[in-house]
Amino acid sequence: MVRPNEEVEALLQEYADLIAITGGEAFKARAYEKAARAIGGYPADVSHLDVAGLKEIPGVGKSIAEKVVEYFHTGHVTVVEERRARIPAGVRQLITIPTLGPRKAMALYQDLHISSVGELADAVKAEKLRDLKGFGRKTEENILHGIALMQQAGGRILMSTAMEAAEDIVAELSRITGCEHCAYGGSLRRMKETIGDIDILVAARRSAPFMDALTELPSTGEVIAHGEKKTSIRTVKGVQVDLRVVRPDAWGAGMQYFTGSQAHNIRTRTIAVRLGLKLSEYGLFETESGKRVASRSEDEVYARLGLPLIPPTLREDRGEIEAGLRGELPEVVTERDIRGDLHTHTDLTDGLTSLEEMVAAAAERGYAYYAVTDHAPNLYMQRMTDDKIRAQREQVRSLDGEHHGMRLLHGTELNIGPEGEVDWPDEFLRGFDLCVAAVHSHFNVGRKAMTHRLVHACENPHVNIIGHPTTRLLGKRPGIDADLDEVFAACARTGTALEVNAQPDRLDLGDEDILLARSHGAKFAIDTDAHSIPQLAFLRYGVGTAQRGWLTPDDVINTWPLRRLRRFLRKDRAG
Ligand code: DGT
Ligand code: CA
Ligand code: CA
Repeated sequence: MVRPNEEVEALLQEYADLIAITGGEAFKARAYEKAARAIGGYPADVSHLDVAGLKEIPGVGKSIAEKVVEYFHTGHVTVVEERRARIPAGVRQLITIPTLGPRKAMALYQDLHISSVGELADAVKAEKLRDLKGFGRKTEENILHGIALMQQAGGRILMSTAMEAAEDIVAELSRITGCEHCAYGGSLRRMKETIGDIDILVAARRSAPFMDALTELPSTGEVIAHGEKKTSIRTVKGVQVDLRVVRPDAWGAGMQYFTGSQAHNIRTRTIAVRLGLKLSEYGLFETESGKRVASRSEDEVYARLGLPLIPPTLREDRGEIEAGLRGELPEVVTERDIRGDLHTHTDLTDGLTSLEEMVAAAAERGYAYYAVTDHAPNLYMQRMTDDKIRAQREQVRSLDGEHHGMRLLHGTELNIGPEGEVDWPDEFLRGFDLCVAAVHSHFNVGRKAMTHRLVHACENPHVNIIGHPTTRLLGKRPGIDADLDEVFAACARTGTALEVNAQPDRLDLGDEDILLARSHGAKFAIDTDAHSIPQLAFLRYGVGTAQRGWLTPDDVINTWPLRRLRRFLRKDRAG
């Protein structure tokens, strides 16, 4: 990810929201949104570009380019500040409620003087919204549902947001003299899909320089506690960070303790007790003599407990202790095992980047193969046609093998219709090397219909991968209601892989569903669903999630050599 690009993306998106809230022209808001996405997905650092250079980015005109330059020169953009001043922060918070748009948020503020989520919830309960123009019972329900979803997230943040903040802080603290080790632990190291707070650990003889540095970082907004053993801050973006400094000879014990999970640690401590030992963040000690027997590395701590080094992503007390004691811990899939991405987009549909550029960037990642899977015509807003996809296929064939010998597969992302039907007739589908199929509409057809629909899609001889199978959006939309046992069994039976979609707000399938699908013998594809070059790097989040679901390379079709993959994609069809 290019950090300055993300800053500009967030700023322009905020400006678009502000325009929309203040009742500005809709086309203008859309233009800023489009530019925000284009800059977020732009591969080169935009802070080095002048107005002329910025205008080269699709969707960026002179006026937007000038604002970006102003931002990097002065640290702010005057017109954005002006709009911000006109809207209370509480109202801006209202539009972050899923299902509530900017226009409705502004109406609530102007007509009912509602300027916080709490006030909104109270107003709905007091039935004050009913008489407002454009609001009705259905809107009220939606709003309450939106607030509930937001609260369910409980202030937890996406893994990717935490990762970016944590990697910055680790880099800063690692530079300080006396730092022997620095790393993040907690749920982030375990790669949970959402993160409560970030836990950072440093090994050093003196703690004060690190504790002070954390409180003084430019990204630090508020100091919650500042001590010798632990310091906690909140970043300007509202993320809590806990820092602990341990002595260098206790690094392994500290990491083991502060990586968790709590449930896993209860198990390791119990094993220690049975062996006449005591395990704490300072080390593993003989209970009788108080002598320290292990603490330097996690490896050493686990070994003394009779366990192999358990990968952090497995430390949830979901059987890893028993498997470790038996010597049957799985060799989970790693990023290095992935030979290619099987679900990606280009600017032929809603991607931001041309086919050539996406392919070149994928080859740079060292992939052996790469599939291009733009949207099929039933997702009407993407305006796909037979001619367009055929022309793309020609282009794909001409680029095949041209970058470091990387092989290209031409595919598509089909839409699973209400009855499980997909776009295009069989003879047309036969022309693709692979098809991803996903639900993009009709989310609430009921459990029975949804189950039947997905099973039917699996039975299609051309459907190879079910994309983002539950369609959940973390903190925004729950997963579909279906009999997943039946769906996963159908996947296993028909040779249809389930996707582990690596987009940080999806991570779909999630860890628990992966475990279930794996028990049915299904196969998986870990894909980024990238719509721009930086998104190809989302792969790590998909791999982390797959590890949490105990997947090995054999379970994941895009770790396989191309020959074996092609055989799987044929789904037992002749030829
Ligand atoms: P989160 O922050 O809610 O996403 O989840 P974690 O797992 O990062 O939890 P957190 O930040 O409260 O603590 C980090 C790790 O430190 C946790 O996984 C285990 C360890 N830990 C922290 N406090 C305690 C405690 O009071 N008892 C035990 N047994 N372990 C603790
Ligand atoms: Ca934590
Ligand atoms: Ca913590």
